[in-house]
Amino acid sequence: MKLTRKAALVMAAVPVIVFVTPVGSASAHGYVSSPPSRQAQCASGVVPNCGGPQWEPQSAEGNKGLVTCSGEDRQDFAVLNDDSKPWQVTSTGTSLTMTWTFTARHRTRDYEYFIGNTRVHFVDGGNAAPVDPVRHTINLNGFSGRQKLRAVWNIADTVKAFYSCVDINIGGTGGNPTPPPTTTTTTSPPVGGTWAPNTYYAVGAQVTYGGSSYRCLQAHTSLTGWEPPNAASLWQKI
Ligand SMILES: [Cu+2]
Repeated sequence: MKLTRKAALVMAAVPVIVFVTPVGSASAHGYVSSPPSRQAQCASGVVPNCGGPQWEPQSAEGNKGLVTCSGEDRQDFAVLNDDSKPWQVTSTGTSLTMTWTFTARHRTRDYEYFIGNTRVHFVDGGNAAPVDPVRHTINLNGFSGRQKLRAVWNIADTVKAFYSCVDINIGGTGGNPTPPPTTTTTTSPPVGGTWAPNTYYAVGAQVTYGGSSYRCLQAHTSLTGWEPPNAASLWQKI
């Protein structure tokens, strides 16, 4: 009698395992984690109440060649295409390094980066699985101001791709999109705006604080107490 009840319990547990396993493996892919992409901000809670991407930032999946932030396979990821959400904007110079986080290492055809319909960067994947760290440094020369940088991971083992959008504000160092008139001998105007807490700054970003200009030395999310004059390892006075 005791053995029979045990057997019944074991049998009852089996269907649970069968149903749970496929969901786990289907949710495993990849996304841009730094600078924080839209889905990374959902996952960290910087942008609350995203729904799907909040739990699975790695699952913005869709067919290759889409012009999208969400991938479009899942309705509950459409929030990633909503430009009116309070996405945190990364201030950057004209060189920006993108870091990917993977939960499943699909063999990779390539990575593509777009601003609008212009492909600004391409990295061949060699049909191989990604090996950490996957970082790509993108040259943003010729672009300025607020932009939406769309990253695409084209995998080689299915027809699918994974999409990540990063909201950026390009200004400051390196580039020469519009040379300033040489009427003054002061440095070129800081384009990153006034320093603010809880803002992601990439290397090369420029801000003003207390009447001075600073250039970002290390990518970070700012905090109260880390004002440029108090954080010499993060900010260089220019
Ligand atoms: Cu996957």
